[in-house]
Amino acid sequence: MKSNSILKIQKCLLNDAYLFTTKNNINYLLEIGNFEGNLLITKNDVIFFTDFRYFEEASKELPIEVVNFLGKKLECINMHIKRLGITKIYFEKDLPYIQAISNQKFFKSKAVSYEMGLSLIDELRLIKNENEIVLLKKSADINNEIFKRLLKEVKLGVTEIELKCFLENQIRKLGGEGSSFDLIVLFGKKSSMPHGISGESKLSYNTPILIDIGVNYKGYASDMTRTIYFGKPDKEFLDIYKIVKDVQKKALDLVKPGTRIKDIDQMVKDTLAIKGYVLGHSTGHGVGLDIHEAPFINVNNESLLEKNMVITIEPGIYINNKFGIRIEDLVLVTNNGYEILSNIDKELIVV
Ligand SMILES: [Mn+2]
Repeated sequence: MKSNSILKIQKCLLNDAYLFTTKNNINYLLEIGNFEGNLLITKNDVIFFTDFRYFEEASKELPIEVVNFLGKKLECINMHIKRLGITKIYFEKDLPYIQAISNQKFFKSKAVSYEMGLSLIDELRLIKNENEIVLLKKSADINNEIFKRLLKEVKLGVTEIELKCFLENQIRKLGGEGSSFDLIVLFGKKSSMPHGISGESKLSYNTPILIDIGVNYKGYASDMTRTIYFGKPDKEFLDIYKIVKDVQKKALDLVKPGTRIKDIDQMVKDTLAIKGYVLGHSTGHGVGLDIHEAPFINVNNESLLEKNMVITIEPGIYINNKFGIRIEDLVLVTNNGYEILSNIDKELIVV
């Protein structure tokens, strides 16, 4: 049985074809295994081009034609394109432009045109199916658990790197394949850099800690940020924490099918602006096989939220040379609202 997504793509094709080259899109469409190669989909044919590393397993597991390109990938694909009489090839929309052009040069066949593709694959991946939701929830469960375990490691003198290593180790112990991005653990002033790099600085009393973590579980990502405090927070920190927490809740309240996505980001930016803060990044993003994927929760996104999208809501306030506070949840859009997958308290955690 071919996957539903492949069937949906085939419905949109005539004499043209889709050539997929990115790993996550290919494995999304194949639904089983974790292969590398190129996937050609036409109205009636599906061919997976791969090399000897994957050929045997792919031939056994996949209900489609599998071709070993024997070190001559482009020649091999080109031959099949000619054989099938394909006149137009779509690439993935996000395939780097230069790669598309170099492919084009190689094929040199005047009978075939090449275009930056339909956004069909992105549209399919926007809405998660049942199986994907199970995997995303499991990824988030592991993420929640490593966060709880981390709290016991937050002690005077520990370094950012040591906490980051602890998290990475726990992901493996809990069955994850690794982190879904370069994990962020930042102390004090460094937390004002939204994506700062963890270093050797030692934890001292009265320090905020920004922790942005995510797990990769069977290819699916999770994402969560909490800002906690080691010691006794002062009034300024508590006041700003409350502003972030309140705007994050206000944004969550907008999450339901039918909400215009840009309205969420606009509301967050307007609310923070009234308090005198500028949010330099967008409010959130979709999460699935990729840690950052559509829908992007920004002021330019005119589309509407739909049931079974999985997104983050992550406003923050960053004060140079003092501290940064970000609170990020991973949420599933449900029938009439949302379900939070990152189940860690958002009241300030003081260690
Ligand atoms: Mn995020």
